[in-house]
Amino acid sequence: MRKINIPWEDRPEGNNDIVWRYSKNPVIGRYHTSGSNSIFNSAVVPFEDGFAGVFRCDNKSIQMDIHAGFSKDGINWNINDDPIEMVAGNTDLIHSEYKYDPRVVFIEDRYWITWCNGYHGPTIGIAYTFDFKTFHQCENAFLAFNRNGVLFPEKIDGKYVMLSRPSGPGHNNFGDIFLSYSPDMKFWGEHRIVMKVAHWNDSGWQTAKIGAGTVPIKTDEGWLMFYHGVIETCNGFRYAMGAALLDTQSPEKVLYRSKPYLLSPAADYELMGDVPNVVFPVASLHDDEGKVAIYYGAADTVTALAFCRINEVISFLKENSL
Ligand code: BMA
Repeated sequence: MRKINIPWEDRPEGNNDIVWRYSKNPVIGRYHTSGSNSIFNSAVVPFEDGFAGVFRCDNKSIQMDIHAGFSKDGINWNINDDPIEMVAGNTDLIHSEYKYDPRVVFIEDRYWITWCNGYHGPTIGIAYTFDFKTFHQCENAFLAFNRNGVLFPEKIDGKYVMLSRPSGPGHNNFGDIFLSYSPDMKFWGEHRIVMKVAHWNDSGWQTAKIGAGTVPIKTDEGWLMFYHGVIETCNGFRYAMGAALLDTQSPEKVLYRSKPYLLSPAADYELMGDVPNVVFPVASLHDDEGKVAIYYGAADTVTALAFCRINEVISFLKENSL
């Protein structure tokens, strides 16, 4: 594996958090591209001698679309002003009313992008690219309504595996994480429940809905995945982040899952913005020393970074599992 210099900052002195914020957050501001109103819930991967990403940029008409971007260090980004124009992949080009909340993962020989695709309601769109210039759009994975489609970085038992969250058309106050298998990235089935919302007396921050966040990281003990959990308060939803460890061979089996959250809106840029009180993890980079940089959307307005170490997260999960 190529040595990857991920963005990193040590845990500040006196801070005991398992996940800590980057001191120079946010890394991408709302007006970073010429037409944007907000840039958040965006995904990055190692690419060539740096990084590439797919960014959710809502424009000033508040149309949601995804844009490609490139960076040498994972912190300073050049994001294309124009949205990605798809070409046909494994099917005729499917019309898409909007695109948001992308994820990116390298599997075998190419980068796969999943996103929430507007096709008579939100569902999961899929595309692949080799160079982040030409993107080939494939069949939608599911029927509407579905969100938060996240692929595993390798096949399991010869099949692609995707986490997702079946839901309804609007701003739903329900939703659990499922997974599905595909032999070919076109036909999806063998749908299994992975985890459900928590009960009020156990873990309030994840009682309304939960959704897969980052591409699972393969560790010696299982797949480590950061996810979002939502509480419905008298003032609306609040989105926080937790983590789960899933079984290596049967990832529908949850080994551990965080009872306390790992990151919840507390910094100004998470508390204030177009949608206050949102921390929404979408991507992570990790290196061979077990350091992790998590990219998350803050208040549906900007993109921020947080850091942690794989071994510390796993120990925390073992001691604080739901
Ligand atoms: C979800 C999606 C996310 C957004 C979140 C909080 O339903 O729309 O893109 O970050 O709500 O508003």
